[in-house]
Amino acid sequence: MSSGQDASAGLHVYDVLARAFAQEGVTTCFALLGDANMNWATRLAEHGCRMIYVRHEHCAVAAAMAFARKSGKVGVATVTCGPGLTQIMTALPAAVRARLPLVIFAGEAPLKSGWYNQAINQAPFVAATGADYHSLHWPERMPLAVRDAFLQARRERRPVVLGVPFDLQELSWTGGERLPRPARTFMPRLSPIPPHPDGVAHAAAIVGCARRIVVMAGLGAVEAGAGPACRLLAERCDALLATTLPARGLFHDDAFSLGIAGGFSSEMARACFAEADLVVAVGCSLAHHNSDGGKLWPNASVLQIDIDPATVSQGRVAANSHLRADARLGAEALVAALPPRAAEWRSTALAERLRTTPPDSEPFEVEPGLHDPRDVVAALEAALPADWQLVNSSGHCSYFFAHMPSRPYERFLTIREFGAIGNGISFAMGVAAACPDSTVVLFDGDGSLLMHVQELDTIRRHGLPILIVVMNDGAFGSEVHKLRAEGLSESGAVFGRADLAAIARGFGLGGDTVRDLAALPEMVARFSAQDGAALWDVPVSDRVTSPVIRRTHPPRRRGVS
Ligand SMILES: Cc1ncc(C[n+]2csc(CCOP(=O)(O)OP(=O)(O)O)c2C)c(N)n1
Ligand SMILES: [Mg+2]
Repeated sequence: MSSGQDASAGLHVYDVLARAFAQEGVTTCFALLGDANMNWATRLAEHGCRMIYVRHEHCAVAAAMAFARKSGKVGVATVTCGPGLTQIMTALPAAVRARLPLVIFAGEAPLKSGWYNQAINQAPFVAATGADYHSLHWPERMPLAVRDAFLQARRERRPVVLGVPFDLQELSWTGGERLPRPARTFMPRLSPIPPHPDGVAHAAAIVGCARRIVVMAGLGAVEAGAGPACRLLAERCDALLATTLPARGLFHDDAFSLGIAGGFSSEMARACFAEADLVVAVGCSLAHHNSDGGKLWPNASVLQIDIDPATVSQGRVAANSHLRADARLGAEALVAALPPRAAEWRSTALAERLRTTPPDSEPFEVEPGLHDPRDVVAALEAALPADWQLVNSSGHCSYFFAHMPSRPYERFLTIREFGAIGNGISFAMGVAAACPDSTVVLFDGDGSLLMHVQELDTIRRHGLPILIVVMNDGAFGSEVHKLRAEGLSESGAVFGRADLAAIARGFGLGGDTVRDLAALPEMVARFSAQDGAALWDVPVSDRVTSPVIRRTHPPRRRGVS
């Protein structure tokens, strides 16, 4: 190239689009290729971005969700136009509900042809999910539009989908050499919002009048680093601690932690919440499930500390008073404003009961050769190393897996705001990509696993160190338990126990059936000593019904109205 020649000469628009993504600091992209994204994706890989090539587009976006939650970065995925885009209609709303920032590079059908078989009006699909969609049809502005997508995803904490017609991507680039400055240089530098003194005084007066207080933290508290301030606040006002399900584990080692607040609450947590007269909700959006639809704390009012407080949340009055502030600064200011009080609720006896009472003590008869899910979780809790990253999935079994008392927030992922099954493998892949030095353990149900079992191949191809533990009840357990309670036939939800270990081996992973829980420590040692991924199929009884189902679907006697 002669000196003075434009370095961008000979480039295609897709080359520059790939550069624009690379300079946004994208280091991992979950991808499934087609005509409308493969040139771009191949160039992005050449910029040093790690590409994880999945086998279903849904899984690309779902993996990007877990990657975003775990890394704190914008998750990036790519799908082709038309059928590639329509495959991600379950992952997008899940990301919207979980407020996860994603940028998805989707192609679009070519503009130049009068007809194209994969053409579909993509924008309404994406709009229906709550994500935003931008059609990029002016090549010279595309790098700016990429930068703006990253800014928007971060600021609005939701997915932004970019549709770029692939004939435009193939055009020669004529926009010059310089790319816009990346989004991170435009991000406003935001200081945490301190509370107003009036708000603190009002909140302190409310706390001062309460006798039985629970300090409950959500993801807002996690993000603000408010965990220690919440612990101090609880100590100061003789309160117990709890978290929302997504923030589970934030107080795992606190003697006065009730664990999860919500439908998944333990027996002890329910009993204590029933006594509470005030819940101080720190950095919580007060979702419906968090209060078990209002049933968890029937006698308590709610004081919400949040940068965006609300009275009504998800269709119910969720908070009665508010302190607008950053979660940490709000909790700290409240501690400073409260006089110390004597510990009454926080007794040694209560701490002992919290430590020793099982989450659910209902007895069940279990068939020979099958495990009680609660025993499985207890055995895993004891056998799995403390530094492994754990990922929970969905379905009936997820209640049991959620109760692993020693596992802190930083090493336990829960994303389930949209309530979809089938995400476990993708979430585990996203965590494995975000935490490359960690072993990842996925807890899943057989139905959820089999919904996207093709990703076992992705795990093997990319050498992701994932151990999948499946509670195999041979069924869509949630449906079985509900149909049974209703007195209806469960045959539409009972499929029998597939040999999941053999399936995993067929994909080139390790595969074992766990007949004896006492063998788990030795199995963990063997898994640790080798490279690669494995699946453990744990046959469990479908007779053990979680307290969630027992409460929401008490057995009905047939013929009795
Ligand atoms: C995408 C999607 N399809 C269907 C459902 C309904 N559903 C909820 S739980 C569940 C069963 C999941 O089965 P499995 O993963 O084996 O877990 P189990 O309930 O048996 O423990 C189903 C089908 C859903 N939540 N999401
Ligand atoms: Mg099942």
